[in-house]
Amino acid sequence: MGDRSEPVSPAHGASLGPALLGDLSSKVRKPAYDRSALKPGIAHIGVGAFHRCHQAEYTDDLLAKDFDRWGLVGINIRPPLLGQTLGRQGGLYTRLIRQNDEVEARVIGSIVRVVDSQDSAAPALEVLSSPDIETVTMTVTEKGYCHIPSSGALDLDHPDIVYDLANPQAPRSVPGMLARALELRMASHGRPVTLLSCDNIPANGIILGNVVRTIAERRGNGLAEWTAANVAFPSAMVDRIAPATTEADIDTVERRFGYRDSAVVVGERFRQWVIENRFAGRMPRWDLVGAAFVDEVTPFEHLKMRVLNGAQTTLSYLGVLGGFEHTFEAIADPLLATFVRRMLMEETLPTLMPVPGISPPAYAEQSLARLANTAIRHRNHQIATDGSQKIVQRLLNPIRDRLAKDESIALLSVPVAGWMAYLVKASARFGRAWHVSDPFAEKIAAIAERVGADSNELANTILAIDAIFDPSLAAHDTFRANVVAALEGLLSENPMAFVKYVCTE
Ligand code: CS2
Repeated sequence: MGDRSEPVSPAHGASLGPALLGDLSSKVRKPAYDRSALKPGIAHIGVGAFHRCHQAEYTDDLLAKDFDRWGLVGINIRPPLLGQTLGRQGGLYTRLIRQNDEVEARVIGSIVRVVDSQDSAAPALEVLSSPDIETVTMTVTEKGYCHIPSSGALDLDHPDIVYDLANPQAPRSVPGMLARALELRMASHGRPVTLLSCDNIPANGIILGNVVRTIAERRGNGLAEWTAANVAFPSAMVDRIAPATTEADIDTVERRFGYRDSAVVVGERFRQWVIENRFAGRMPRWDLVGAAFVDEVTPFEHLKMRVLNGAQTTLSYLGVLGGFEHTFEAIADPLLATFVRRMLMEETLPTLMPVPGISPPAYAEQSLARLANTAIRHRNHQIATDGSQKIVQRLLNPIRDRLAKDESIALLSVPVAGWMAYLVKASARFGRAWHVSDPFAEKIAAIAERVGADSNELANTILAIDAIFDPSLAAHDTFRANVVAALEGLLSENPMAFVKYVCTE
């Protein structure tokens, strides 16, 4: 194969680190700035594959273009202990771009260090309260905000929030940790800071502001007032498909480029970052390297979450039900491809606001083409994870907009029922078809145990979960009828026959 005929790199078999940079093959792009002059200026919470493929790459571009003090300090709050792995590599890692047959490698140098803060918040708090840190970005997943998906308010019954309100100095939740960091900033240097959410939740800056402010108000020590005057919570839309790294990705780097990298990440070529232009203090000039600073993020956010993420979520549930492992395999199926294209074109696109500079149908076609990229092995079960935290912004909000205008929701209701069927089929009563991870998995399994196979009662009992389904939506007759019919079809022996039936209606 082509791989074997490539010249062996001088770095052959060695592990990535600063000492190896000079020996890497010329095919690997390297940081184009003096890393030893890098000073911490940005903290990022949640240093997973997405961050390393997205914000850290934009920052690497920025450092090469207009060197400033914007080194990144990563804060890892969940396993694995990435701080150790990246620490051994001096913060360096490889970002592979994979587009069908193309493989492009680049070593990213913007991360100065990563602290592991899984067991105690102390290392994270030390970074977040440092006067050097002027911008804090985060990718902590939808459920990291501890908000109620249907309303956006802080979930005061969430066990970590209950704990953090009682133990403000040793927080366990992200909102609790941020509130404590702001308190430490207020009590020491008092410097302003921007807290920038990069997660796929609707109006992410508003939700982040809500959850942090709710905790701050309860402190009663002036923190709420200080926060109002010194902290900005801009919203942002972020985009690049970057699935969890696998051993095969690590092997690809070794085979093709001749060195070991335990922290490699893989993404598609496409990337986008639209940030609301509302900052406290200085902000890294990511707008110089392709990000857009705009006054209003909402149209971009709706476009991305309803079209790209909506299609991913749809393909994940229907894909698992149809026996497909990855997104690219689900979309290669003519029936699922037809279904998802029709859903986007007929039902989703009419709900969008005008988006400056973007044609929604062209964006939808481009999104479908991105999902068909055979080199991005995004598991349907990975995307299906935490669906209870995703379906509001991806499916229920466009459904609500359509119902308000009396428009059909026959297609958009199918993936909503798909999410239900996915969790129901994971219950013991339905034979534990697969293992799932969702904060509402247990609750739905309990409903499945109690109700059994009656789709009407199953759907209606799940629709009564008001943390996910706003009661006015759940009470809507058209919505209920569509979800019940779709759940019945998807729980039948042949769920794809139901999808076909909907497609030919
Ligand atoms: C995916 C996203 O796992 C998921 O929920 O839909 O991670 C998606 O790949 C990104 O939002 C793309 O920007």
